Parts: sequence; C-alpha cells; structure tokens
Amino acid sequence: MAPVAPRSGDAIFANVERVNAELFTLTYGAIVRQLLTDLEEVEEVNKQLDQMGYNIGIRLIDEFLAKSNVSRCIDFKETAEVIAKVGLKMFLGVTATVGNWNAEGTTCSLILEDNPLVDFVELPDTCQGLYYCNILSGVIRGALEMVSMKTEVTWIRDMLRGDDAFELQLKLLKQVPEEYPYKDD
Ligand code: MYR
Repeated sequence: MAPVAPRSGDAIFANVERVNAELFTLTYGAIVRQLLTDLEEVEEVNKQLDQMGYNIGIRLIDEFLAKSNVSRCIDFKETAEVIAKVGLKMFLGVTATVGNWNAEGTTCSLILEDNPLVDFVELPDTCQGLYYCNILSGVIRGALEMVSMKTEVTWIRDMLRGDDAFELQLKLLKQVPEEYPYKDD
C-alpha cells in the first residue's frame, strides 16, 4: 500500500479555512431560508436581515479596531477605503473597489466582484425583491454608527438579480462629533 504523504500545515489550514467559509455561506443561506418561511413577505426579510446585520456591526467594530490597528480616519474617503480593503477582507475574505464618489465626498460605492455569501445561491422567482446580502449593509451601517458616522447603506447592483457586480452605496448622513469626556478647566 502506498504510504500516505503527510500534508503540510499550510495545506491543512487552507482546507479548514475553505470548509469554514463554506459552512458560513451555507449557514447564512439557511438563515435566509428560515426568515422567508417565517416572515413570508420579502420586504420583511430584507428589514430583518438589515437589523441582524446592524446588531452584528455594532459589536464587530470593537473586534475590527482591536485586530486591524486602524487609527482614526481623516475623512469619509479614507473610511470607505478602510472598509473596502481591510474590513471586508478581515470578515469576508474579499476586497472591494471604491468608486462613484459624489462631489461632496459624502456618497460612494463599494463594488464587489466576488461575494462568498452567494456561493451556491440561486434565487427562485418567488424571491424577486429580496436583497439576499442585506445583512452586509446592516453590518456596515452598525459598525460606522459606533465610530460616529450615521449612514444609509443601499444595494445598487446585485449579481443575484442579474447585475454584473455587487454595488453597495454608502451615504454619509451625519458625522456626530465625539464628546471630549473631560472638562477643560
Ligand atoms: C475610524 O475613523 O474610527 C476608523 C473607522 C473604520 C471603520 C471601519 C468599519 C469596518 C466595518 C467592517 C465591515 C465588515 C463587513 C463584513
């Protein structure tokens, strides 16, 4: 019998990562499916996914700041780049391109060519109107609120709806100045 060649640590780690990613994708799919069964209305599912994401985002920001060593961003442009290149990479394993800025620098898009949330997913006709990845917009909205930025996060393009990419629009509504905790005198 041919001896079994031991696999390198890297190969095992890559395999574990792939299995984790698949498990994550399938678990998310099961959650969406359950919400569709429980709530029936696609609009309600969209809202629920966004709310779940928001609840995750307001907690996940702490882990992000602790692990990434990212310091305060000077403006919304830098924040968008940090989300696209560091945040998405850390939690989803992909990066996005930032584009479509408005003149004021308050609205932009994150464009994702690849989105692990939708691996294995095909939406039936009964799910038209579903924003399958709405959890992601909620996560970003929640995370940004914790660093004093009120935003509106909206899907503009969605490959599950036949578009050529995923495009998430970030609109900065209000930047709440952080209060200095001590009196100056
Ligand atoms: C600051 O100015 O305080 C830094 C702001 C950085 C905000 C980064 C938010 C990261 C959100 C991660 C999203 C992950 C989605 C899966």
